[in-house]
Amino acid sequence: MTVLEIEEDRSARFEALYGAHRPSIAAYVRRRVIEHDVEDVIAQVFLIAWRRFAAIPSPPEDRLWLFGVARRMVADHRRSTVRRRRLSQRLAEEARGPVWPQVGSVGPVGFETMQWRVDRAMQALRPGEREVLRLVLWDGASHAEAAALFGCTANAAELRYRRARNRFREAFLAGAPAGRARLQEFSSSLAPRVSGGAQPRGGVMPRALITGITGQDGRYLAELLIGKGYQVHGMIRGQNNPKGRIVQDEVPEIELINGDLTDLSSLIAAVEQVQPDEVYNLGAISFVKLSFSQPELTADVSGTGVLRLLEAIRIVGGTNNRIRFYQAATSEMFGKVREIPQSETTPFHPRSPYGTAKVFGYYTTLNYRESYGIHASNGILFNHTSPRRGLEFVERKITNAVARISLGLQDTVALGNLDTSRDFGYAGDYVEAMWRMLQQDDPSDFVVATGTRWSIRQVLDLAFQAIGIEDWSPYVVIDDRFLRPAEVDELVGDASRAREVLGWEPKVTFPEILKEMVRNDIELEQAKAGGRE
Ligand code: G4F
Repeated sequence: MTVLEIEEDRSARFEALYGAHRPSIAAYVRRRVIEHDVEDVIAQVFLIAWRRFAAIPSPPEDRLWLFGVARRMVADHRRSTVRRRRLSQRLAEEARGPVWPQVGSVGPVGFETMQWRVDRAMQALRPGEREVLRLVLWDGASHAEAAALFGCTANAAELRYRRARNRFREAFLAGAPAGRARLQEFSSSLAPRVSGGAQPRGGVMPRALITGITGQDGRYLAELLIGKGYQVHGMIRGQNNPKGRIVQDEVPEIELINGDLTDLSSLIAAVEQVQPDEVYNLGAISFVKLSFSQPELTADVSGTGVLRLLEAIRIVGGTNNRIRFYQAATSEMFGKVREIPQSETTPFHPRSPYGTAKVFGYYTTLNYRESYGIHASNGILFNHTSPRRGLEFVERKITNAVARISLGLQDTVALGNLDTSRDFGYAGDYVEAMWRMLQQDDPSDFVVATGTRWSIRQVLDLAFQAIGIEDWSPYVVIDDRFLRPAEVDELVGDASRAREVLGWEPKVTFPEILKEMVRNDIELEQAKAGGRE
């Protein structure tokens, strides 16, 4: 074989590897990495693979090895806050000219502003442009390496990189504050929201303790706080809890600690050990239907559990208690609604053991605030979802069924009441509201919602439309087993107060997130069906 033939052979084999395994690597990465970094991590995996092909005369096309690299890259991504910041700085420098001052002179808020601009500008680019920028600028790939990955000449890759860089520069500068003065103005507009919250204490980063760390919200919140430089401790129940391993695999920075909301002494020990600045109580039996068959357990975990955790905070925090507390309250407390939309002043009328337990938790939080001066806030969150949502909840049950139907793995989906409606938002947006509540000088209670309402029939419309089906009636059967003894007919929230006081806005709409969930479920089911995971 000539050198050229060897090179061609390597390229062909690399292409085959790329073609065969990209979908399953992408599915693997997508489940573990925040959305706008997914392509970045996938690109890194294949860049490493390509380098291996270039370095070893006959590299094995080894799927397991590729997954090993993906696992390393995902873990690396999780640990890479500092690196991300440095790289963002580099990108900003590429684009800014004299606009941005040095990181050190701006401090964390100014830096956040810059990072936010970089992220926004990156999002304005096409996926291919993002990929080439990340490869060349962030990962240090040469133009020849980028060319090999894109299947073009080195000159073409360089041209592609230059165009992407110019487009990034335009996007970056388009909405940028004009100069240092505007930057400072913008930074100080953020400052009130940041001041009074958990700040580095004498160089020590703030510490958060999260109950319910293995749930959808716990995982999003942990990622958010880690990104903000917190040390995050997640409380889990029982020895060798397999969910704990999954969470740590996903977010290695989380430190797990044992504790149980039904056991006061374990909570005191956990709070004592972590010495948190902020405690987020997301732990609960959160499936409303289940609460009807396990009412006592629900009351114990989701109701009395709040009291126990607040007691632990009161006991450990002492007289000048600096621990801030967030309680995951819920729109289920409005139950048989007295007005539409529901706000912080709407009276409660819960319709399930879950709802009554949460009302107890709500008032207990209020009581500890008023009696002991603890900074304790209730977030009255309306339904919120994501690809991480549990399969028992209706919208995820539907997206998963739609995915399976589209792949021929299932014929129909059995549901209960299709006439109820909910205000659905994106979980990633909602955890931001939780954090903002604890950064306020004064504790308070906030409704967090989008103000839009979707019936279960409309959820079916949207999900089936995502796979090109307009009439879903042949695929849906009604099954009485999914009906509830008492129903909450319609929920829609008025989050004006959160908008005004917290400066919080939902960023992702329900149709957008639902479409993403269908796509994600299709990949998951494909991977499962192919036995590739
Ligand atoms: O998805 P769901 O079970 O959520 P639900 O009851 O609204 O509770 C969720 O949101 C609350 C916030 O408002 C949280 F506090 C709570 O922890 C949880 O996250 O049911 C939504 C609606 C209900 O009206 C239900 O009857 O969908 C209806 N539905 C119809 N068929 C179904 C089904 N729900 C489920 N889970 N499964 C069905 O087959």
